[in-house]
Amino acid sequence: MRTQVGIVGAGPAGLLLSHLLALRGIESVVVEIRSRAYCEARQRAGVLEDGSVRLLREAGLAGRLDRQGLEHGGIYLQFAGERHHIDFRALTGSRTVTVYAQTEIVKDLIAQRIADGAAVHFDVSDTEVADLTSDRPVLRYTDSDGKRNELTCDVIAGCDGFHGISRPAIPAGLVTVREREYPYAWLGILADVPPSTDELIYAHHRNGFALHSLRSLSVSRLYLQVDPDEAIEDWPDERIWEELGSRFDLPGSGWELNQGPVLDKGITPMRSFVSAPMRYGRLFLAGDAAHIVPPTGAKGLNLAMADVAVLAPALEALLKGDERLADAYSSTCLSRVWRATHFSWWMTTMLHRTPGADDMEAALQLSQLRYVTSSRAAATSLAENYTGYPADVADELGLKLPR
Ligand code: RFL
Ligand code: PHB
Repeated sequence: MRTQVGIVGAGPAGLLLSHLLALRGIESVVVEIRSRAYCEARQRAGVLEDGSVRLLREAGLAGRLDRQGLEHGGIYLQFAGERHHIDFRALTGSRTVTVYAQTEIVKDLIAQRIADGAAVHFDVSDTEVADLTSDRPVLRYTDSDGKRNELTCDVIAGCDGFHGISRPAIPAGLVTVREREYPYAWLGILADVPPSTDELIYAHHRNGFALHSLRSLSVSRLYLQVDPDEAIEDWPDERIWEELGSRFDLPGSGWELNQGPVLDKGITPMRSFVSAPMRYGRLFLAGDAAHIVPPTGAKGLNLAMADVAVLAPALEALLKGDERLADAYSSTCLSRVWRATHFSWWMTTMLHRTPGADDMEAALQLSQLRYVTSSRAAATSLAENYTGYPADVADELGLKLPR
């Protein structure tokens, strides 16, 4: 079997890449170890930069996003019993973010790829990539009927997330990894209750960080900083609501946290990770396969989309014999990745409570929070990074999609 681009992984990176390539007349095959239902239900990100929204619009994928996405013009930062609004529109010349769940993007992408007759194979196993330095790399997998397949490709895109097989296929000696694990994790819940706030609340509290986000006008998404070795069984719903209540409490303001049935809950570790370069021969990595950020900056999904916006035209040129964009792919992406890595690290360390931290660290965090909420220059830096820097994924790189 043959295809032009073999894509490992049907997350946002793999599916969007397959669609962007199809718009350029390039054929691809996507293989995914999980079921379609699993991919469509996995609870993850919720915030899109406006560059990501524009990219989806230009690619003809924003029908439901434009109807159901919720545009947000800022966030609240809460600490020391005060809640401050950071007004992105005023600080950045009207830039915003949009709350639209990653699960919905994945559903939209899968539906579109299938409607367009694309090959997306779910429930595969034993994925392997080989011959990566030849111009005929191969992708092997066992399909859901148990049949072993070998796909000869021009190029392979490793979009298989942090735990995939693509990154480890690059010889270790050729890779530089930069990594940081944080001494805390996030316990996340999805709750069937209207959000108690008009904008996301990032709260710094002596018990630890908390985040109030949302999925719609009737469903809330909330997170609590917990120890990385905590078991979800030790967090019955009542304990979660009680802890959220204390971390978001604003004495004297009359503000209250709405409670409702918990639909989903889980604990996620936090890490920063960058593996470079993002290319080995005819293997190109995109998204979480190459880099991970802690979720505090809401960047992971946006970076995955930015990578494939750069990769699609680079592969189109490569297939026509011009390797210049492909040669620049890794460094083009890594410049955005490192900016987001720094921003996510900065938001994370400013807002979380470090176990065992001394009073000096606590005072420095408070000073930074006061600076960001009182200086227009500091607030503008947060707003510019949160809404996406550089601002435009596709246009600024001269990567306008063909229509
Ligand atoms: P994904 O989504 O992990 O998809 C990879 C896919 O590859 C499949 N796979 C394989 N397929 C074939 N063969 C193999 N050997 C395979 N191994 C794995 C997997 O099953 C999967 O389907 O990676 P991708 O596409 O790079 O997308 C990245 C994003 O998912 C991720 O960065 C974000 O979810 C991160 N993130 C957030 N990002 C944001 O931009 N804004 C946010 O608000 C935000 N919040 C979050 C987040 C991530 C979170 N968790 C759970 C990690 C909040 C949380 C709690
Ligand atoms: C989410 O809604 O899941 C979310 C929002 C903002 C973040 C992280 C996650 O920083």
